[in-house]
Amino acid sequence: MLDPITRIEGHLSIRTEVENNHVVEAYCSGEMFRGFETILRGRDPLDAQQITQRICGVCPVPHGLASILAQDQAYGITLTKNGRLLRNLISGANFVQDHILHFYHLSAVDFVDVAAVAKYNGNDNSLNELKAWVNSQLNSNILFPAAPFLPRYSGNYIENDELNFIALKHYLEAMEVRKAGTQMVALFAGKIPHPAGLIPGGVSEKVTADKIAAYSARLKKLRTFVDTAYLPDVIEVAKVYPEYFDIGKGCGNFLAYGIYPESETDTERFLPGGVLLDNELHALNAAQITEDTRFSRFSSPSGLNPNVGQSAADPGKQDAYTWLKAPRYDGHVVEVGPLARMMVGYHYEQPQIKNIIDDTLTKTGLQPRHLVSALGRHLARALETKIIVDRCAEWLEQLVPEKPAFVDFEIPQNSHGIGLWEAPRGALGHWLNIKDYKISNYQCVVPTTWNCSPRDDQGKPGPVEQALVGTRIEDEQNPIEAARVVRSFDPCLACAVH
Ligand code: NFE
Ligand code: MG
Repeated sequence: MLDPITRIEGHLSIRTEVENNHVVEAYCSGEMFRGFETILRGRDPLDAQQITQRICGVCPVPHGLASILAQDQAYGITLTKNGRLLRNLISGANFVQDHILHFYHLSAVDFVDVAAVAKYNGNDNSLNELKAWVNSQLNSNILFPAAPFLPRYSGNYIENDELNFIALKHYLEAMEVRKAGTQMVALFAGKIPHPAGLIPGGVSEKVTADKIAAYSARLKKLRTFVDTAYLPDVIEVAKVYPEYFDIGKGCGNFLAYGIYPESETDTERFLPGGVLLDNELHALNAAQITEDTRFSRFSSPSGLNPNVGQSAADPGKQDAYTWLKAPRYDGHVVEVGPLARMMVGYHYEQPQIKNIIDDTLTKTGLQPRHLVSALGRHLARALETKIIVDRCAEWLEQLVPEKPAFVDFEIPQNSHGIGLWEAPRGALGHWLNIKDYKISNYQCVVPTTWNCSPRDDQGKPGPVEQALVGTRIEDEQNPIEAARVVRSFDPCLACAVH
C-alpha cells in the first residue's frame, strides 16, 4: 500500500499485490469527491472559467483556458492575433514553471541524496562553499533531519557528491525561477492563481510595451535555467539510473489534443494533437472519447461521451474503488502528458520536437523505446519545456502593442462547445452545453483522470496501474521503485476527481 502518495497534488492511494518482489497487480484510488460538474449546472456560462479554475491550485490556468475555448466555440468567436498569442504566452509560462516544479520539488528528491549533502564533511572546497550557500539559503540546518526532505523511503540514492550538491542548489534556485514564471502569467492574465483575465473572446489584459518588456526579462531567466540546469540535470540524473528507462512503461498508447494555436482559425497547433495506438498515428476524433464507471463511485451510466456525460455520486457502490471515472479512446487505454505530446509530435515529424528528440537520443545513446518509461517521462517533460520556453520568445515578438486582445460576443440562448486543450499533465477537455442561457451540462475529462483511471468495464487497468505491473520492489517496507514510477506521471488527484 502506498497511501498517501506524497509529493503529488491531492489524495492518491495505490494498492499493489507483490509476488517474488515484483508488482503483479496495481489499483489506483482517488480518495476524494469534489462535485464541480454538479456545481456548474444551471449557472451563467460566463462563470465556468472562474469556477473550473478552482478545480486546482496547481493548474487553474489550463482549466480557465479550456473553459474559455469551449465558450469561444459555443459563442462562435474567432480570436484576434493578440488574443491568441497572449493565451499561448500565459500557458507557456505556466507549463515551464510547472514542469520545473515537478522535477526539482516533487521528483528529484526520489533520486538526489539530500541527506548526504547535509552530512558532507569532506575537504572539497567548492562543495563546502556550496554547502555553506545552501545552509544560508535555508537559514538553518533544516536539511537533516527535517521536512520537507525527510522522512523518506530508504533506497539507492545518488552517491556522487557533486551531482547531489548541484541538484540541491538548483532545487533552491528553481523557487526563484518559478516565481518569475508565475509573475509572467499574472502580467498577461491579471493575477495568479485563478487568473481573472482569461475570458471568452481573448484575454482582458492590454498588450503594452511595458508588459512585453517585463515578460521578456523573466523569460530570459527561465530560458537560462532550462538550458543550464533543468535539461542537463535530468540527463545527469538519468545516467545514474539507466534501469529506469526500462521500468514503468505503461500502456504504450498515447493521446494529445494539442496546444498553442499558430493561427487565429486554430487549424494548426505548435504541439500537435493526435492519437498513437500501437505506434500508429490517428487523427483525433472527440466522438471516440467515453468514460466507463463500472469501478468508479458513480451511479451514472457507463460508456457515455462527455457531451452527454453524467456525474451522480454513489459513495457506497459495490466493487468501486475510486472517485475517478475511466476515460477511454475508442475503447483503448491511453496515456496523456508530456510524453504523449512528444510521441505524437515526433510521429507527426513536428520539426522542433523531432530534432530535439533525435539529438538527445544520439547524445545519450538511448533508443526511441527508452522514452516510454519512468525516466523517459522526465526526459520528455524537460525536452518539452525547452521547446516551449524557446517558442515563447518568438510569440512575444509577434505581439502588437495597443491592439485589442479580445473581441466582443453574445451568448446564444442554446449552444454547445468543446474545449480540447493541454494542461502540463496532459490532455484536458471541457464539454459545455447551454440551454436557455444557462449551463445545462458541463463535463471535464482531466489529464490525471486518464492516467490514474481505474479498470474500465472490460477490466482493463489504467495507464499508471499498467505501468506499475512488473516493477521490481527490493524492500516492501520501502517501495521507492513504485513511488518513482507513479511520480513520473506527475499525478494531480485534486484535478482528477474534480
Ligand atoms: Ni491539478 Fe491539472 C494539470 C489539469 S492534472 S494539475 O496539469 O487539468 O489532472
Ligand atoms: Mg468529469
